[in-house]
Amino acid sequence: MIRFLTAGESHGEKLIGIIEGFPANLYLDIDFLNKELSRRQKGYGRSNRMDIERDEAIVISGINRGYTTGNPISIVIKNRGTNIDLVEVTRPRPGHGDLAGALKYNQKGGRNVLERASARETAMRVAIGGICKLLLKEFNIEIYSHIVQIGRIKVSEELYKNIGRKELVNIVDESSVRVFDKDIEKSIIKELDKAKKAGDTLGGVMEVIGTGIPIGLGSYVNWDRKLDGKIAQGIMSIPGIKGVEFGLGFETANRLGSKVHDEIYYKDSSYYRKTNNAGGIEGGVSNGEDIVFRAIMKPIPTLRKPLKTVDMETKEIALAQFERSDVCAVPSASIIAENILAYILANEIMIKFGGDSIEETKANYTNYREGLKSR
Ligand code: EPS
Repeated sequence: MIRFLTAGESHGEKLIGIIEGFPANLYLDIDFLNKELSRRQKGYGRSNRMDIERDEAIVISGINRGYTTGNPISIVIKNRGTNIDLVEVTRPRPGHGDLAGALKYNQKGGRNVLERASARETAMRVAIGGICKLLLKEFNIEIYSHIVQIGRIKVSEELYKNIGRKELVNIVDESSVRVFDKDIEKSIIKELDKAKKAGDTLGGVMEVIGTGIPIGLGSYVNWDRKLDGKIAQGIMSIPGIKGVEFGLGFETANRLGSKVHDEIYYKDSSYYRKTNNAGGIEGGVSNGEDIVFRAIMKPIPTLRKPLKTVDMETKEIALAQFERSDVCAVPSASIIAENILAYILANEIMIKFGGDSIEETKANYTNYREGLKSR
């Protein structure tokens, strides 16, 4: 099993991550990790904090001459945006963790809460997910994402359903809001500018896709081993995410069963489907189709035109505190979601195939794949 912990505050000196249970002898391409970190930092609508930060993963243990050793891997990312006045937040922002966190930890206000509840922490989760993506590549598993809605502007499914994956990935990575359609991009930017001008914020919906997934990750035998349950928990832990749906998701409620479930076919020693309404998971187990899910992110709670709140000192009605904030972080959240999925899948690969070196894990994987052909 791969496990990890992160530490560090948004405006503290550094973020720290430790990842353990990772097999030996995998080339840890640090340039790739840094590319993932920079993908997370992009996106129209981010605050100017993103102009300050130049996220770079410094790997300080667990590798030798570029290859993993099986020892715990530790990573550090330096914070540059520390020059903010760390005043106490006594006028908690509705929608943020300020009030509940301050009451829970017996704090005078939300400062110590927001320092950790901030999305800054996700930089380290992307670095860790990046390491997991490198493991997944050994098994030909790829993960990508794109944005399907920001505010009221939706990308029609008709527009992207026939586009090849490689093409989609390349286009969305060049787009400032991670959509492939230039006209939609323009409309979204207009919406974001409007929201910013009004002192407001916007949320949206992202779609994440995993390809090359072997049959049999996760399990139906107990509640905490179900793959969709594990993915949903990981994705819901991204700040601002309020819902996850797999495959056809909430739309399945509108349809008869016969219009939902993916019929089963067999060719060249393997089972396959012509549709993927299940999003690649049945009974909490991967069924060999792409894993597809969407996640909805609420609008950022820090508003330049603040909502009403209560001052925690005076208990008087007040306006919520404002500090530097994003207008929209949905494009960034899609990169975080990719990397969280990468962690969950890499962990499942290790649970299913085991091994202490990449050679051992791959041998077990190949053996299983061979065995499937006669089942
Ligand atoms: C965040 C507020 C902003 C964001 C931050 C998340 O930071 P600051 O208060 O320093 O301007 O930029 O996101 C990041 C720092 C990041 O790396 O994603 C918040 O309140 O959650």
